[in-house]
Parts: sequence; C-alpha cells; structure tokens
Amino acid sequence: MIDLYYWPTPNGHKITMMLEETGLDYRLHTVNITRQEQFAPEFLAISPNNRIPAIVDTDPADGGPPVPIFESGAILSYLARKTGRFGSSNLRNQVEIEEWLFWQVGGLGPMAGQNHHFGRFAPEKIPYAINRYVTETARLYGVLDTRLRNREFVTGDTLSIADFASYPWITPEKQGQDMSRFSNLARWCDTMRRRPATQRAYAFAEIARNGSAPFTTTQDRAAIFHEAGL
Ligand SMILES: N[C@@H](CCC(=O)N[C@@H](CS)C(=O)NCC(=O)O)C(=O)O
Repeated sequence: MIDLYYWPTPNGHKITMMLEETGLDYRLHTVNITRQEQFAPEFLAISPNNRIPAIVDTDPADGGPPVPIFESGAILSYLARKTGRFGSSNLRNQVEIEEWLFWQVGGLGPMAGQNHHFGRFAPEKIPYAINRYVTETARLYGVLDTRLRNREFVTGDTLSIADFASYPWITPEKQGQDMSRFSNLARWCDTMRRRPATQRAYAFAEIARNGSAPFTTTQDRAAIFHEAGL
C-alpha cells in the first residue's frame, strides 16, 4: 500500500496521475498547505522540506520497514522501479527519461512556480519579475514543444514518468502563455488530458480542494469514481 500525502497542486497531480495509471493501491491523505499543515511534525518526519507530495510505501520490494519518500521526481522514479512501468530498462531510454524528469523538477517547475508567484500571488506587482518568469516559461514551453515535434510523448512513443512530471505544469491561462505558438505541446496536452487516469487524478483534486474527506480505502475510491461518473 502507498500512503500519499497530497494537496491538489501541480506537484500533487504528478503522483495521482502515476498512481492512477499504474493501478497501485493507495490511500490519499490531504495536507492542506494553505492551512500550514505541511509544518506538522508527523508530516515533517516524512517530508523534511515541508512540501507535498510525499509517499510512504508500506510494502517495499525488500520486505523491510516502510519507505518514506519526498520530492516528486524521487517519488516518480521509485514508483517506476516498483511497478516496472513508465520507466525503462533500456540504457538510452533511461537517460532520456532522467534528462526530462530533471529538466522538469529543476527548470519548468521552479520557473513556472515563480511565474505563478509574481503573476498571481505577490501582494506587489513587480513588472520586471513578472516579465522575467513569463518569458522563461515561454522559453521552456518552446523547448518542450520542439521535443514533441516528432514524438507522441516526451521520451518517445510510450508514456513515461517524464510526461507525468511536466503535464500538470502546462497551464497557459495561469502563466501568461499563448498556446497557439506551441502546437505540438497543445496536441500532447490534449492527449494527456483525455487519459482516463488523468481524469480520475484531477477529479480527486477537485474533491480535496472542496474540503471533502480524502479516501482511505479502495472502496472509498471506487465510490468517488462512481459519484464523479468516472
Ligand atoms: N521540488 C518539490 C517541490 C514541491 C512543492 O513545491 N510543493 C508545494 C506545492 S506544489 C508545497 O508543498 N508548498 C508548501 C510550502 O511551500 O510550504 C517537488 O518536486 O516535490
């Protein structure tokens, strides 16, 4: 069983997308970061950087005690190893998956995060900062758009953890981006959005945001699917 500590943000969506795609059994625990729940000592014991997402695998492959993991990239890689899915055993493909995973966690995520901060949340509007991060987000969109020109997914013909990492961070309407400049990226976003697992992941996001109790059992989860018509 995977215990997922989650809030419905882009970094949270990455992991629910992966878990829904793999069909792994998981329990979802909300950590409301708008109410500072990420600073609770129980959560910090799992995620010392006071950030979601985090997981605890209560049934690790080595049969040992539960494994806690923080950082979305580390979680995606761990789950890929655990399930044998959305990673690769091919050396060259592995390199590509890691490149694009690190590109997202070190580039697209932080830059788009600053874009959100200065464009939407900062109490003071600072044109230099807004422009800097909108421009940098556009550059990163362009890099991914070029990458997707001859590929269905970020690392080739098959879906990988690199896709789960980037998809939730492409929100042009929140990031001052004109998607008509990025046709390959738009096509890929559409493919990702239509996947049933993505639909389920985002349905949970809505439920968590509305303050409903998170699910703790597979039965609760089935009931939520049923209610959401998924
Ligand atoms: N590098 C981290 C970033 C995680 C992150 O920034 N999480 C945000 C929500 S998207 C958070 O928990 N913020 C709470 C805080 O800053 O206190 C990852 O990829 O997991």
